[in-house]
Amino acid sequence: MTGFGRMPRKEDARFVRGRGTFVDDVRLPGMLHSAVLRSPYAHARITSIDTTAAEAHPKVRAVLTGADLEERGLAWMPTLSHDRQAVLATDKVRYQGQEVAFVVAEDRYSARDALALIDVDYEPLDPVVDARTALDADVPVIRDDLEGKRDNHIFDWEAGDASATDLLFESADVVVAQDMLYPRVHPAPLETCGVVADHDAVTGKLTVWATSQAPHAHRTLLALVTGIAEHRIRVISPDVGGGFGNKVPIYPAYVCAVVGSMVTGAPVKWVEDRSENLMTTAFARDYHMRGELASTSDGTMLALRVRVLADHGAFNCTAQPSKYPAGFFHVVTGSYDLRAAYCAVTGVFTNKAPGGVAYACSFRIAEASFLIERLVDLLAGELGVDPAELRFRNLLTSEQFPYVCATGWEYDSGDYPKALQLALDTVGYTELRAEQERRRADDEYLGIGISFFTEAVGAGPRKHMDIVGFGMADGAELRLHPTGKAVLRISVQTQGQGHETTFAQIVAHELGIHTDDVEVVHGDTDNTPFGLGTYGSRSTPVSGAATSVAAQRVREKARLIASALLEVDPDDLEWTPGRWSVRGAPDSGASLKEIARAAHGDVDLPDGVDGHLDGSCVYNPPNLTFPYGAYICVVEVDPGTGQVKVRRFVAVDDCGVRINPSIVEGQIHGGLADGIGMALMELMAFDTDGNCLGGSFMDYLVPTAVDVPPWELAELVTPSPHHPLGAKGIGECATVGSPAAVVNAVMDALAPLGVRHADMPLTPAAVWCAIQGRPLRA
Ligand code: PCD
Repeated sequence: MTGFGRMPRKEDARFVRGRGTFVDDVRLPGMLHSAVLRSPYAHARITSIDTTAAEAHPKVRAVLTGADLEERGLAWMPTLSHDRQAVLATDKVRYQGQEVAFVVAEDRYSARDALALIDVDYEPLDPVVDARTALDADVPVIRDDLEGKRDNHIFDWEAGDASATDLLFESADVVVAQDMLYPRVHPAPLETCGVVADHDAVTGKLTVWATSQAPHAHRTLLALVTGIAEHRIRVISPDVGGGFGNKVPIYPAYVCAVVGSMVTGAPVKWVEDRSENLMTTAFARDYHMRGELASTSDGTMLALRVRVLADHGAFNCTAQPSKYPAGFFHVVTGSYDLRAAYCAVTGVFTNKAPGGVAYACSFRIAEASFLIERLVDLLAGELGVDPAELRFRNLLTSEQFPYVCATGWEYDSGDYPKALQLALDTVGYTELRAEQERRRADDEYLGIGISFFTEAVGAGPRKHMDIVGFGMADGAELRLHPTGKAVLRISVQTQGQGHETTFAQIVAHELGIHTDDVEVVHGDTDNTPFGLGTYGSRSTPVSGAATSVAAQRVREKARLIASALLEVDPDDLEWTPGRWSVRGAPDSGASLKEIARAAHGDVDLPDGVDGHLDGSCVYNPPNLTFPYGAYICVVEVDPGTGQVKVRRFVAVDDCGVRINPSIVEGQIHGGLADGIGMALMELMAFDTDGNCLGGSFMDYLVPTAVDVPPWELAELVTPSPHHPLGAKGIGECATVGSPAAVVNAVMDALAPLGVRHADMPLTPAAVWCAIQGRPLRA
């Protein structure tokens, strides 16, 4: 393959043979193992910790508590949202599963055994579990570690124009309003989180193998947290078995493993188990939303008003650009041409695990997209207009791009009505509605749900977007070696997305060489340029653009070298893939391989041209890219049991130019399954004591092949006008777009039974209660 198109993934050669190297596969001489003692309480004061018995265990090499870390100034660490988080608790525990002590032992079993030998005295405190009561006057203050803190309030944030919105609401013919919960869910990557930390006391060098979506950001943060100089830290993120936002933050045990290695003088491995991952690492969503949509009586949508209460758990650890505490939630007007919009978000602390990561959505767009798509369907119901028709009346048209929405985002490109029409045609909408009508007569509940979404992916620009002060730009360095083989070094880190393939395709496309001749190096801070990492579907929009520009620079440098080699003016050369040749004399030219050889040889190079054939770029994106799509889900609901069966799912996606259509389709398949999971089964629930009820895959349900239909995909290609390849990100689109289609389908099925709305997940119990008009009790 010498460019874009379908090709098998290069990395699969090792994955399908079981030859990947994941963090848990890393084995170093003398390596020790570790385990974390966690709090059984959601909220409790620690009165004493006795580690004597654990320390006496014959295979234990070190036991760390908060007090030990305090001596090193490491008991607390900064979060990605300008808060601080306990590494090991010193004063209180603030959620069930919080880290209290860390044991380093000769093997994993002994480390686990020794946890039982640690004696911790707790004085239980009332927990704050329901975000809706977190700001009440009489509730306990969770973050009394923060000076002067008297409540559980984190932030208030707003976007849009409140008074213009209010005015439109006053004059509107119709207003629909709905409270909705986007429940707490978990990214649940198949590989849990882990590290191997190796501190070399002689050289002072710290090497950390980590399940990291952002190795460079992790290195910088580790330097800031531990005080070890940044150039002495090397973070290696080897093969990663799924990230989904879960592997963006630094977790307390990573810091403990580093300290454990310093204390013992040996490498220390820490790998969490499934329950630890589900209960304590970054969750997603947990937005209590109230949306109101104003419209004229003929269905022209006018304005949107949104109020959100955001449950951030015990520490504010959300991973999103600093200026946006609610992420990109204010892209909440979605795909519609509204005159005004206003949204206000309040963040609160609760006694739950921290996180709030962008699980497969570019910083809270999943919540935003769900809200507007539910409201549009509610409006359609209110007006008695078909939901597809109502969308056609309000979707942006292609002439409106670039379009600045009511909350200030500039959408780059698209043809929305065409995408919706394609989805309707693919699913056979008219016939389906007729079938629905017939089946309703037999008391059968077929539902057809539409959602139309716009994603905003590829953060920066760096001027507006940063994570803990680091601008969101990314790098690429490309080098052609003397034999013409290329090595590309990128700052982003794949977790299954197939970068070793698609980034090789980008180089192949720009240089006309074979993808086999391009090696992609990533996930090692000693060997790759700085960059902020892979999340928010930013690899292709940012590092992909950097790769394209770097390759173009190599091509230009090759032109100058070819001009010396061929003794012609550079302007007289013309490019055909893989070769510069003399204009009008195509036989006289040099292949990239010959040019690479010459660049390393004895040819006299023109003034100002260094030897060797290389190019690099740090790409600061001028804007986000705005992929979008039209989804239609068809369900059947059994009103007796509340069981929902997803019968069909049609997805039309437009992510601009597709580098590798097979990979793009795989990304969409995964995201659609995510959406069905969140809509129908995934829920991180808590009881009133703050006990986490989702600590295993028996309790926290994720979809399997049994739960999903064969996907029916169709595509449009509207290039992004500002991306050098015309590509937009795709990684998270389907996760963002699909939940609303599923919920809209279930509500459509239940409409004859008078059901208007029910919160996700639409489990059989939830659906049955909705039909019965009863509240759902957890
Ligand atoms: N592509 C192509 N074309 C276009 C676009 C794209 O081809 N147009 C491709 C690329 O290159 C890659 C993929 O596809 O390979 C993807 O991409 P993007 O969109 O750029 O993205 P990224 O950055 O790479 O990635 C990220 C994402 C995210 S974000 C998530 S969640 C998820 C997704 O990705 N994750 C994951 N997907 C996936 N897959 C897998 N397998 N695994 C994982 O883990 Mo976040 O924020 O983190 O939450």
